[in-house]
Amino acid sequence: MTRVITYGTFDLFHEGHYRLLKRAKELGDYLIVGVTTEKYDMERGKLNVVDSLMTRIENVKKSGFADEVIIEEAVGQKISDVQKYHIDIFAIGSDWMGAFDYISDYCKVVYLERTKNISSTMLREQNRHIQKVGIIGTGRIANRFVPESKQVSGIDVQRVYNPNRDSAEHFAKIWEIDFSTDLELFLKGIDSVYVASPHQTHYDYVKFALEHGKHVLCEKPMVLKKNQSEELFDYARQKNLVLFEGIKTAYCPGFEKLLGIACSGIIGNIHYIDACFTKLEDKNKRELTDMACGGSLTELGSYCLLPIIKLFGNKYEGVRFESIHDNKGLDVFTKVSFRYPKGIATATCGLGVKSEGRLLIAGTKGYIVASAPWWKTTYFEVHYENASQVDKYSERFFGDGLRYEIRDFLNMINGDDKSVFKLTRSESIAMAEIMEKFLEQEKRMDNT
Ligand code: C2G
Repeated sequence: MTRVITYGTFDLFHEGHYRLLKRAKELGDYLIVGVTTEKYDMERGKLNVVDSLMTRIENVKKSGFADEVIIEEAVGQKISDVQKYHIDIFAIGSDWMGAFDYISDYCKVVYLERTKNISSTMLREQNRHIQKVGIIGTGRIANRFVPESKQVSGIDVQRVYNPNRDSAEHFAKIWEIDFSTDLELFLKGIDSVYVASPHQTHYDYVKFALEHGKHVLCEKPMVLKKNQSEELFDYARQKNLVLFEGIKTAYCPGFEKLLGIACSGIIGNIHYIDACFTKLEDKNKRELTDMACGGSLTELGSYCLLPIIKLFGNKYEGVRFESIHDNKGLDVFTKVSFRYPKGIATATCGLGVKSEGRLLIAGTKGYIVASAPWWKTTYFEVHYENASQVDKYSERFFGDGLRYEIRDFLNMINGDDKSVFKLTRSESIAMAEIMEKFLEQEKRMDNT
């Protein structure tokens, strides 16, 4: 008798799960299915699991393929289960390709091809909808988006668009999704779009997607002009669609905690904010070759402007930019200085000059400091006049962190607007306006 084991969350039970269980069962005579507990999912960074453990177990049972259901509640449990249940084959979906090769010391490991384009047909009775997402762009960030999206229950990336067929096809193959080089066709059957193309293409893509009734999550900086930002947000609101600017820091739990502490009064009245993010970049990369939209501020500015705009608002009295340029004229280091009625702030970004990445928020009673990578906040300290008193705060941050903005985007679409305050329309518009002012000073406006 061949004994097979597989594991999963099996939330919002769909065709992908059904087909996986069916094929796993066909591999042998006896199938054991491990269903994850809420606690284990939280520990491994899976967000938004909707169904209770009981419901998920019931759905696995209802499929009719499981001879036995067990609970998966801890990291490292798989190897002991394989031994305990005398397993011959460990089966799992191909989105985990390679991840469980270590089990092959104990039994055969089989990766079953994942099911493309899942829908909500199996969920009718639960009245739930799986968001079908399409990605515009095939670059580094788009490549991070797909695995991160798999950690958020209720969303399925189904298609990618790139006008360049080779790039689109290559990306689609890696992630086992469809591709299209025709924008209209790409949007067919898709509920929402993630825009991860070069900056200067954002406006047109976002507009096109909204015009076709799709919700949009757009990578930062969404646009580099105030009026474009206003127009897109107004249009989305008018059409009752969700439009999110994807500055991942804004949705990161640690950053939320940091803002909460800053606003709590613990450090008194805030009078100074200093945010710095530098990342040495290859001279041949888009960031340092795109003469219209490249450079340090457009690339990294959204992160550094975020805490300033969030804590001090958009009513600054003055803003000043100072840059160091490369021989082509792109800014490799830029410092933005703000003057507010009751405070001053600086945002410093560099692609060609390295500095200490740090976020400092200074008040009348103390200061908050978070070291690099503070834009993926996991740890920060609060210091006071009494140097021996230091409050330490930490928060978990999983993977590349895109999963948090994906979760909030999804929740907004599903009518839970709790996350709207994390990055408001007016904050996004204020950042676009600052970028515009900078590009005006740089005399690059004609090109954007
Ligand atoms: N699956 C699939 N096709 C899909 C979606 C999921 O074949 N479109 C497969 C997954 O690859 C996995 C199983 O269905 O083998 C369960 O998927 P999830 O519920 O998303 O669980 P997962 O997070 O993959 O947990 O310990 C847990 C396991 O490591 C897997």
